[in-house]
Amino acid sequence: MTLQEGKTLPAEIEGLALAVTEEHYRVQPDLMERYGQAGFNKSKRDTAYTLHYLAESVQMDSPSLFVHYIGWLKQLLAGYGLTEADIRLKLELILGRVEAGERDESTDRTIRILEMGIARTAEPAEVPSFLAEDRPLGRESVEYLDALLSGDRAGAYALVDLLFERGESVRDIYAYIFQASQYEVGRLWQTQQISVADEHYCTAVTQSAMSRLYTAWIGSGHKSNSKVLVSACVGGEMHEIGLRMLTDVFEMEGWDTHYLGASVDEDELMNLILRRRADIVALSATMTFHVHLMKKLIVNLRADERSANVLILVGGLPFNVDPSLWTRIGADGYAPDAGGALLEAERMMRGRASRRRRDEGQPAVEGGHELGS
Ligand code: B12
Repeated sequence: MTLQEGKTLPAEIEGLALAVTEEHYRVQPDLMERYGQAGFNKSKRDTAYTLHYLAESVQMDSPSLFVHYIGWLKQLLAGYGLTEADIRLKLELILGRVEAGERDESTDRTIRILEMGIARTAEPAEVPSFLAEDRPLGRESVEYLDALLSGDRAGAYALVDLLFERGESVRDIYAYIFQASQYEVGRLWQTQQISVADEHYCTAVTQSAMSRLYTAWIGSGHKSNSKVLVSACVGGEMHEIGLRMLTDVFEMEGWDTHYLGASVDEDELMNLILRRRADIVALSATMTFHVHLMKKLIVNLRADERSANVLILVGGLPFNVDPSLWTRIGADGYAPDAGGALLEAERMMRGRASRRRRDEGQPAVEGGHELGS
């Protein structure tokens, strides 16, 4: 049994999820009486989901990805009446299967990561609110979210207009109003305090509020600095607002930006990188199980001589959970947020310029890789 990337991984995960769920139902026979076949199927699906996180954590040699997921799961499942003992039992059943199965070079790592996940179940998992009056624009962020949650789109727009007119920077409105309220929306959804529909509504209003703001700032003396950014979300990644914010921040600083949004096809991305002569490609992933796709994409970009020299900046939730993850997927840089991304991009561009000066007259073999710098 291996949780390493390869053609057989999805089948391995499905097979293991079935075996673990069957064993779970054997250990607790009342589960079938209480939840029936539908409950069994759901449990198997959830187990497969957990195994995808485990597999990504193993492949990336990043225990914190799995440990963070277990904390998230614990808080999520508490809302459904499941306890830490339920999660621990499932993880122990997975551990038993891994220990009893065929061994390969990833087995010890898998066991170690599972044991860390099991230990995590015993710790508190409550995430505090992302909004507080003593944070920058704290009171306004609470007001903004209140407007969203009461269905008052016009009120939310009016508040944003007021902030813009009184001179708050767009970057601050993005970070302290939009990003903070989106994180809080996620926490409220996870703890079942709001519905999926509420989350969709809040997200939709925030997206339109960003668009309204764009028309205000784009008109105000926008100067080009001739640098080109292409940005995209990899694989089936649907979370695109963070990358859009980042792209806007680059545009505010004069970058020529090309934002492709969610779930971008690799060939289309490649075409655009070449057509726009991108200096930097910004790649975003929120769901941990998309990180290996990002790694594969980076390998492919490097392997093609037409895109081998483009600088690659990465970010999103898994990279914030494990701030050294970017070094293991072959990227040139990472930043935790939109403002940090701009500084990181400037560092990457300076690095490339100085390497070019140094290599003048020599064959161009560099690709801007200064991992860990
Ligand atoms: C809105 C939302 C959605 C929307 C997204 C719509 C859209 N158009 O983007 C929809 C409904 C599609 C969605 C779906 C899902 N979601 Co969702 N979603 C959210 C939510 C509430 C807000 C996301 C957001 O807008 N954040 C605000 C932006 C500004 O922040 P950000 O993404 O972190 O971006 C910043 C930094 O990370 C960084 N950054 C981001 N990208 C990059 C790239 C580079 C290059 C750099 C340098 C930096 C960088 O800079 C950004 C700006 O500062 C989050 C909560 C959260 N904490 O984010 C959950 C959340 C991410 N979702 C979650 C989940 C579970 C899901 C689903 C699995 C739910 C389901 N059962 O279907 C699916 C998965 C879909 C998929 N395959 O991608 C979980 C993930 C938990 C985990 N452990 O992984 C979260 C955390 C909610 C929660 N608290 O439980 N979701």
